[in-house]
Amino acid sequence: MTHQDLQLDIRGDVAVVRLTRPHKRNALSDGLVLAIRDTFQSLPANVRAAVIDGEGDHFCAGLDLSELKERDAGAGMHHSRMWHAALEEVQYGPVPVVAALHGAVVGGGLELAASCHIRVADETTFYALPEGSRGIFVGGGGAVRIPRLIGVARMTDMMLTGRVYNAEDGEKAGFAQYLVPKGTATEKAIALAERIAQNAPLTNYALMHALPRIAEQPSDQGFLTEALMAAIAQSAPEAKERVRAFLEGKAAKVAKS
Ligand code: 1HE
Repeated sequence: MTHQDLQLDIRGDVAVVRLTRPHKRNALSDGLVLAIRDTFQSLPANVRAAVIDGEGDHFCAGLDLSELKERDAGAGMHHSRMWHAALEEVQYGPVPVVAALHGAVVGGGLELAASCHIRVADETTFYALPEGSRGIFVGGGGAVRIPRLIGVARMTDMMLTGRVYNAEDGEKAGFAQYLVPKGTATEKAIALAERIAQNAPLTNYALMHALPRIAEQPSDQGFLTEALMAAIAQSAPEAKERVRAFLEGKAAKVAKS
């Protein structure tokens, strides 16, 4: 499974997935969306965390508008569902994914970034949802995922008014968890992914698969799901070893950064 506009680089237990279509600002053609799906679906078994970034001056300019042909309602729905299926592989795939952002993170590019588990943005990053001014709507899961990052009110404002957030305001609004100097987002994302790769796999699984669902559940159900997940995670031999190592003074303490 290879695609001319996507590069997969395995560095130890971290996979670096790169959009390599800089001449089109990494706009997501249907083929590229499917390549993202296939890549996350079939990451090598030794991979424990992933990074996604984009070549050139921009992370991603969103949907490839040159492919936005006349579609009837049914075809439009299936196209959107195809994006959903691909980005589900990112969010609920085998490993946590860190997005390394710079330049334009717009439209479907923001939807892709929102499907990742952590976002690192360099200071050139800007966020927008130009769908509002192109006469369309989000279709890549943005209506579900973006309000969870920034709230319904901010997303509504972006789409109604064409508001663009710069890197600093974007970090404050909740798009990104890390704001780093120009040109260093990928390096920081890889460092975070290497750290994530050292976690017990069940902890990473719980954070990817249980936490977002618990957050959606009514509290009485959420508490029960949390208890079940906690019991499963702590019963793993690896968890017991890690706790023993701490109690014997052999594991790192929590330290201020
Ligand atoms: C594209 C695309 C694209 C660039 N589809 N071809 N997304 C948008 O509405 C954003 C549209 N793009 C832009 O606003 C700008 O291109 C950027 C701010 C991202 C970058 O500006 P710049 O000056 O660096 O590049 P450029 O000159 O605008 O573009 C370079 C080339 O990339 C040019 O093609 P060329 O053949 O004339 O060289 C552009 O046409 C091409 N290009 N962006 C196709 N998006 C699941 S639903 C999701 C819905 C959406 O994502 S809607 C939002 C779409």
